[in-house]
Amino acid sequence: MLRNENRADFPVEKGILAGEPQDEGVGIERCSVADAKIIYNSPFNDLLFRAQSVHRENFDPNAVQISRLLSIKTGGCAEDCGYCSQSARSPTGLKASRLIMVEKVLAEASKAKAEGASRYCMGAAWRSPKDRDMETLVAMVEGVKALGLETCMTLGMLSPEQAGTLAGAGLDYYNHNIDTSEEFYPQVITTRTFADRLDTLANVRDAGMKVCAGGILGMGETTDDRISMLVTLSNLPEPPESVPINMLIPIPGSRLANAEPVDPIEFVRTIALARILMPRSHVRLSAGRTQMSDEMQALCFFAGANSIFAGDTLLTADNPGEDYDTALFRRLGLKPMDLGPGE
Ligand code: SAM
Ligand code: DTB
Ligand code: SF4
Repeated sequence: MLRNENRADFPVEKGILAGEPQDEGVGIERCSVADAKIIYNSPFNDLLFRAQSVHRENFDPNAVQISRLLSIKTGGCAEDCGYCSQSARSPTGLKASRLIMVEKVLAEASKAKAEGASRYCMGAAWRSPKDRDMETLVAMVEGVKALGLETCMTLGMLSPEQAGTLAGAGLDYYNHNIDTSEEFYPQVITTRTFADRLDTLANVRDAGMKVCAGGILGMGETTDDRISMLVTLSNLPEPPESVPINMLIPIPGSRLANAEPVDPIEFVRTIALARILMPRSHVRLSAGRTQMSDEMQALCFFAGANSIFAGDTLLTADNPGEDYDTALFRRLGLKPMDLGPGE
C-alpha cells in the first residue's frame, strides 16, 4: 500500500535539514531516514527541481550511460528471491542452463559495443560462484575488457578471496542489490539475509572494485521501505558508484507475480531522492521500462536517472530494445554518455 498522505510543505533551499552541508550544493551525502522522508514528501515540483539541480551540478543533464546485460548462467538458482524468474523454488517455467562459453560472451559483447554500449554486465543465477568457475569468469572479464568495454558482473555473494580474484582480473564493477529495506527483506528472500548482502558489498569495496547496488520497487513494500533502502545505500562507507532502481517485472509463477504495481509518481519521487542522496552516483532506470510510458521515463531522466540497460533482453525478461531507445533519446534530446578516463 502507498502511504503518502502527509506530505510536508518543503522549501527547496539547501541546508535546511539537520546535518545538511551548507556549501556543497543541494545534494546530501549523509542523511537520516527522518530527513529523507521530508525530502521525499515535499511538493513534487520542489522535489524534482532540487533533484534536477543536483543532477546538473554533477553531470551533463542530457547524457545517459548505456549498459548491456548478458545472462551467462540462467535459471536453476538455489535462492528463493520472490521476484525472480530464475529461482528453482518457483514454478516459472524457465529452463536452466550451464555457464556459457567465453567465446559466446565475447561475441555478444562485441555486438553490444558496436551498438553503443560502454559497460557490459554479466549475470549468473547463483547464490555465489563456485571456486571451479573462477577461471572461466576471469577469462570473461579479461576478454570483455580487451574489447574496450567497462566490465560488471553479478554472481551472488562473494568471499573476500573471490572478490580479490575478480578485481585482479580487472573487473570494474560488481552488482549486488540490497533490493529493499532491512525490515521488508525477509518477506522477499529467506535463503540469505540483508547482512549477507552488506558483507558482500564490503568485500567488493575492500577488493578495490566499484559498487553497483540498488533495489526493486513494486514488491508490496511501503514508501518508508523505499526511503529506508536509499538511506542505507547512501550511508554505506562509500555510496555505490551505480544505483540501479528496478521496477518489478511480475513473473508468472513467482511469489510476487501479483504484487500491486508501483504508482509512477512514487517511482519518480524515489529516483529523485536517490539523486539527491547520492549526488555523484549513476542512477540507473533499470528493469521494468517495457511497462513504463515514455512520459514516465522522461520524468525519471528529469529526476536524475542517467543510466539504462539497452537491448531487447535483460537477463531473462524483455527490455524495450534499440529502436525504441533510439527514438526516445531523439525525442528527449538525450545522448549516450562518453566515459572519460577512470569514470
Ligand atoms: N543471482 C545474483 C543476485 O541475485 O545477486 C545476480 C542476478 S539477480 C537476477 C540481479 C538483480 O536483478 C536482483 O538483485 C534484482 O534486484 C533484479 N531482478 C531480478 N528479477 C527481477 C524482476 N523480476 N524485476 C525486477 N528486478 C529484478
Ligand atoms: C539490476 O539491478 N537489474 C538487472 C541487473 N541489475 C543485473 C537485472 C534485471 C533483471 C530483470 C529480470 C530478468 O531479466 O530476469
Ligand atoms: Fe538467484 Fe539472483 Fe534470482 Fe535470487 S535474484 S533467485 S539469487 S538469480
